[in-house]
Amino acid sequence: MRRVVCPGSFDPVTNGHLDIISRASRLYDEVVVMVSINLAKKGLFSVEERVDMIREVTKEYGNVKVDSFRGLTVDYCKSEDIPVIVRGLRAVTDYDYELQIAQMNHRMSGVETLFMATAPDYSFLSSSLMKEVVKWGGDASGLVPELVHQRLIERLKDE
Ligand code: COD
Repeated sequence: MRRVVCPGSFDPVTNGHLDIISRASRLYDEVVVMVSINLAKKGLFSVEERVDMIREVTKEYGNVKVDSFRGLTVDYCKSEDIPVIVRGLRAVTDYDYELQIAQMNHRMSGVETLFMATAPDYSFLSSSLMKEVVKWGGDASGLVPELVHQRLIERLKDE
């Protein structure tokens, strides 16, 4: 079975993430979305909440599994015996960071990274931007799944 890991913070999952996940799900037998702790980012949602939201909004794809992990992504890949990571590239600004991680991951473990170009409709989209838009009352509909939109409104109303 051909499997791929799609790692990220997903705090919370956006339609940009879903675009990558759904396209990967057409290329592989199984996509494992792995919610990882990014030490550089402060989380709005707990890892469990992020996992629940991703499970809910990916269930229609049929071949997406959602998991979480604290540690190196390549260690997760090794433990699950998955040799490929998929990452989305939004713009040239993502490239330096992504290239460094991909090269380090390959050096550490031999795990390959597949880059998928974002859909132009979502190239400006990030979880951080969505939090800011919703916090100040902006309209995020069409940019995050409706369930996520509601959770963002609820979570940010008193912040
Ligand atoms: N369109 C397309 N793709 C998108 C969009 C969009 N609008 N937004 C985000 N994406 C892609 C990202 O490019 C990424 O591929 C994925 O979706 C997840 O994005 P984020 O922002 O939720 O996740 P990140 O980038 O914060 O995740 C970073 C990791 C947690 C994966 C990273 O820190 C990590 O691997 N941590 C574990 C420790 C480790 O192994 N470090 C690397 C050692 S070198």
